[in-house]
Amino acid sequence: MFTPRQSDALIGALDQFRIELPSWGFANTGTRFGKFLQPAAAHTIAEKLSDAGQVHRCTGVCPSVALHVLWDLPNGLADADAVQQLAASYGVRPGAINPNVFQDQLYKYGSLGNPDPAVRQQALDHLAASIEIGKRLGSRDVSLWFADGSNYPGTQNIRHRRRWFEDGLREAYARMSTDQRMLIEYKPFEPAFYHTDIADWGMALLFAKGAGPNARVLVDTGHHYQSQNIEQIVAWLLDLDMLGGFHFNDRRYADDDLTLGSIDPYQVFRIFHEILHFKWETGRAAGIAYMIDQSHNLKGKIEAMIQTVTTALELYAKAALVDHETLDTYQERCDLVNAEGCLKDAFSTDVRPAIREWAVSKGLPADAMDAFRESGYLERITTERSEKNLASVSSYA
Ligand code: RM4
Ligand code: MN
Ligand code: MN
Repeated sequence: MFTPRQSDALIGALDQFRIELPSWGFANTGTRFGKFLQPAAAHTIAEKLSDAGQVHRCTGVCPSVALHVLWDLPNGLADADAVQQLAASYGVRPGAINPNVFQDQLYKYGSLGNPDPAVRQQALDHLAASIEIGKRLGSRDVSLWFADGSNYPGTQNIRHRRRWFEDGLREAYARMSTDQRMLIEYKPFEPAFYHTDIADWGMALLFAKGAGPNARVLVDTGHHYQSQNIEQIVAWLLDLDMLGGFHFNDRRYADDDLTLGSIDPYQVFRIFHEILHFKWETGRAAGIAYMIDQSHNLKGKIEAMIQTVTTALELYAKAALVDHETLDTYQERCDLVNAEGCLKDAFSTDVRPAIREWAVSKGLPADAMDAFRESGYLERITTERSEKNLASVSSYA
């Protein structure tokens, strides 16, 4: 069914594709109105890593797990060796380190953007501690998201906050080793609803440029306004060599953190297409960290994660089918219908049989979801964890 070019492109893409799982995707989470507890949800870092290990065992493309420092390493550096060992015992390794400068009471008015220098210093200390954890764990990326901003016009000095951020990020950067990268995430609103200190990719880009040569922008697909052209942002960042990675999820309205591709799979395809087209043209684009940032409140957590990974793999494989040479010719000639057709043809191709074949050739299950369901893992953890889970009450107010 596939031409030799298509088969090579497909296999090459599948062999390379890796996507990182978020530790927080296995824990009980909710909306700001409350949590719906799942009997099989993970509480401890051991449980989270164990669940991630299952996803990797079934899919073969998720060898690393992003960690959130306060949630996963509450004692900081002192927990690092134990986490390293646990991860290895479950067949995964620690991935991006996510500092947490948003949940403690002192951050009520911000962290690096807080008018109080003592709070800014505490935030910086936490970033420095997170960077040390990254060094100890051998994780390349320190991934920064800030909840900083304000809720009402006139209540904060936006220019001063910008400068405090610039200084803080530069100081944090100075603590990193040359093997580490700083990824800077942006978000237009929530939890702050009037202004966010790093509201868009342009602000993140300027902060990354100001921080140092190993700082890059992180694109969380949910952190955009309705109908924003995310693949254009991706193309610009690629061209500027400033794209560090992704937090993948899907959205209908805001930062919904829905399953990747559940609302708009063509959007994800177009993002992958920009990356693969760039790679074909330049031979570059290594080092982009694909990470999932989703926590399913209603779907079974491990199944939803497998569904996400499977979708990502399919959309990446479809994007790999685009005939770049032909596309370039059409683009040069401004042959609009045929150029668009190159994308549509690839997107419409059913790559699932080819992925099954590839998986089997790698000694992986042909169908990740079936393999998980047949493993008995979910039944086992449900029995083990349900009592603890259903006892933990949680409410919005
Ligand atoms: C934010 C952002 C961060 C994530 C937190 C939990 O909206 O996406 O990356 O760590 O949520
Ligand atoms: Mn994110
Ligand atoms: Mn988010």
